[in-house]
Amino acid sequence: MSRLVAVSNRLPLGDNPSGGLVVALADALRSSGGLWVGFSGEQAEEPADRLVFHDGAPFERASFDLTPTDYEAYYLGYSNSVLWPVCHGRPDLMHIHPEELEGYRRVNARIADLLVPHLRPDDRIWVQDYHLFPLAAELRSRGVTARIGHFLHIPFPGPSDMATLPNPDEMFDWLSHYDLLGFQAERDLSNFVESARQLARIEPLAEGGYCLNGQETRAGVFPIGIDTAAFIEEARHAQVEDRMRSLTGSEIMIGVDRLDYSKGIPHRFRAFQLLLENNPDLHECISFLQIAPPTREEVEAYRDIREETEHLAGRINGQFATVNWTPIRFIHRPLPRKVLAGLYRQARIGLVTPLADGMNLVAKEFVAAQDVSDPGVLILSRFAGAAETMEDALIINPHDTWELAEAMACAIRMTPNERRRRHSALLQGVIENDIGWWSATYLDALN
Ligand code: GDG
Repeated sequence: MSRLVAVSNRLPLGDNPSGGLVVALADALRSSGGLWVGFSGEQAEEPADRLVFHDGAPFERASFDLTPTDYEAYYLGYSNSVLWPVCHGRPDLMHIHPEELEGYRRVNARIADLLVPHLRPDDRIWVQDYHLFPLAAELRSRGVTARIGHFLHIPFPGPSDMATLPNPDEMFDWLSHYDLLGFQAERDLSNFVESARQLARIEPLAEGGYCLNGQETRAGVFPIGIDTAAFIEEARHAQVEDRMRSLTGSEIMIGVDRLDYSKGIPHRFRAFQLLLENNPDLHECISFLQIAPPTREEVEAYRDIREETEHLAGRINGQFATVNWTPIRFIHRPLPRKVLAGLYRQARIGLVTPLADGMNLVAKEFVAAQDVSDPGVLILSRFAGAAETMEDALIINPHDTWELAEAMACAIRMTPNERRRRHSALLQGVIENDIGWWSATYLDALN
């Protein structure tokens, strides 16, 4: 089998890197031999002009450092202040700076320079996510003929958002150099085709093939999953080992998200407020636990969302708290994975209400963690990629505060039979389409 070379923005370092993507790629890399290349996380004024190899994994890992200027332009700038907001339907939060786009191109060209000496003609190269769109074009211009695939973890914008980018033409040109474009959901594939139809040149070919700006490529939907078996085990043991008591004697509604404006955290706080206003009988019966570790705090929009969220939680607690009960507990730091798994299992309701989301793995983790004989209820935004396959959740529009509050009330009052019926259908999907299935299906298509 040909060797797999994975390239992602961050290389997972540390002794015991966990997380679904790491596990899935590690499995795939192990089985065919492989190399994983990414940013070390370290900034240096004069980074080495070659990859640095790391021991300690059953496959090769190699990293590069970035200069502070490149980090700012490539990562905080074009990736997270242009592409991220545009792909999540928030072009109003975009900040266009030509020198940041220049930095994004420069870093991708540099990664290609670092990678080329280590490549073999029969490698399969798998590029992850929006930080690295130009990489295939850069590799091709250096004579690389190996197969190159891309997987986009976040939504692909429709034509009106796509047109707000400073460089839609260049985006399609970057994409046209891949052999396979992978998306999370049907929604993204159709946005890609429709955006390309309006803003570039695209012709459908047979079997998921397209001629994009004169280049042949293929595109498909590969919904990402979690390491379901491992997560089920983790949740079972978390409960046995930690004996975590119900936090307050009341039922728990849980949210777990990086504190990102795309996740709809203020929307769920407002719906919870409405629920409490309209249902005095629920006071002291339900508490909302929101875990929201900080992320990208150097970017202004992320400082704003933190302020808004803390302010709202404070106001709602001020309005409803009693000496025995705090309605919202807001934890603004990461918790260990094992603790999370136990909390999901204890919760009566899992709240996943993004305004836009590629997939959303928390929805799948919540389902995997439940006790099958007394499972909790998943409330899921129709704007998460996960909604396409998790139809047995309570699917809501997070912008509609009334509908969301109603879904919370319905989840609290749902009969055990209906909870079990919905959960068992959801769990089956999470087991069948797990992370191993995702990488195997994608790599099959790339072959
Ligand atoms: C991108 C796309 C797509 C969260 N807080 C803690 C913690 N987490 C873990 C969760 C989950 C992961 O982080 C978050 O994954 P999501 O899928 O929800 O969201 P993004 O980070 O935005 O991921 C997304 C994903 O890529 C994969 O393709 O699904 O749509 O945006 O695993 O559990 N983990 C720990 N402590 C925390 O406090 N340990």
